[in-house]
Amino acid sequence: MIGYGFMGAAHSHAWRSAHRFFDLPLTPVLATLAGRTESAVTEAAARYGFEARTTRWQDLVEDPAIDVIDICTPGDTHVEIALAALAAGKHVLCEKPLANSVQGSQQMTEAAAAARAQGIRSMCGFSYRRTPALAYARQLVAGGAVGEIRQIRAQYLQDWLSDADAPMTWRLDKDKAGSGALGDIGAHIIDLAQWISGREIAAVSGTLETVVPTRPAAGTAQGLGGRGDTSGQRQDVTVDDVALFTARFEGGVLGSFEATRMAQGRKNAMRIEINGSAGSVAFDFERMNELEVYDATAPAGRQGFTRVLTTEPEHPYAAAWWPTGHGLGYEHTFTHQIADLVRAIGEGTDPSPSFEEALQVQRVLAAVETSAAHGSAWHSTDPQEPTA
Ligand code: SOE
Repeated sequence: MIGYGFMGAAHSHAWRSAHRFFDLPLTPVLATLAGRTESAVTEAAARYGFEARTTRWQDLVEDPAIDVIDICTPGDTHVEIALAALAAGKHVLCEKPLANSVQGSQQMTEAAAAARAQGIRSMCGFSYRRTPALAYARQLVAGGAVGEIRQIRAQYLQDWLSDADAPMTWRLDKDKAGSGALGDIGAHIIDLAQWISGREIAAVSGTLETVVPTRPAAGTAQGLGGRGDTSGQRQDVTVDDVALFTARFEGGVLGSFEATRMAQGRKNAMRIEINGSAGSVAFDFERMNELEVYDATAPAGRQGFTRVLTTEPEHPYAAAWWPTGHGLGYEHTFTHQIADLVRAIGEGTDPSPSFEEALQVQRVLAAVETSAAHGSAWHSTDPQEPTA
């Protein structure tokens, strides 16, 4: 694994526990952790349970004993690492967004396609797909429970940048992160909306806003929000704090999207609602064990959203865990992701989301940026048709 920050912690927890809860054809061994800073990578490797650590990610690529490389670094490093790993015949799991540009994502997708022909698997870490309630929502929509889809509504609301003195992090630096709320959390709701509805976004009209243009220099603070130790100087924020866009899905369905880190009080409110001719499904990650389901065909007097607790053995992933009603947390989505990836590697099948699917998300991100730069004019996500 490369990277030991927030995602490194979440992924290593998942690598350690997936085979203890799911029957998997292979048992992962946490071999080597790579990170830039000697003292930090040494501490993280011991804490996360890795056998070895290195300050050179290339060591992992060159090590014949390593089968899988898990990329948990900022977006600006994904292309180089993924290309090297795939060329060396390693299976790759790469954090989202796939890269910082469509061109980089395209290169990774081409490399993944070539590697696939040699039996090498690759997957992008859109972990929220592995939330039982969302996987169940997808099953319901595919099974016709909401009828014909009429409208899609998605929000990802966080507030860790509401404080104008929250320090800089790499997530606010365009060179490292690619974009701000748009790529970091907007990418999740784009992926989910397309995956649950089974439709791709064809065109968008968007607006991006940087609400707090400078922030205290980072000091040693690395987390989300928090004041950390700062030098007193301020640095330019080069990404968006708020991303709003309207989307036209293939087949004509309209969707609205909002990604923000300025929503005071909303800590991780990733919400999605799909309205159809026969009903609706609605989800909020702050209540991640629940899915709201509305059946418009029920008798008028009994109509209303039903709160389905998605902890029954019938719900995706739930049977591997606790008795009914005991609930899962954020970390379980990563454990499910690793379980699915290890199963795919063991069985010789291609895991999803593939790099191709992640490239489509990247096209949507790029189209929103282009639209925002041109007065919110509608912009196509089709590479053959640059303007809508
Ligand atoms: C920060 O906004 C962040 O950690 C994202 O990078 C993750 O993808 C999301 O799961 C939680 O929020």
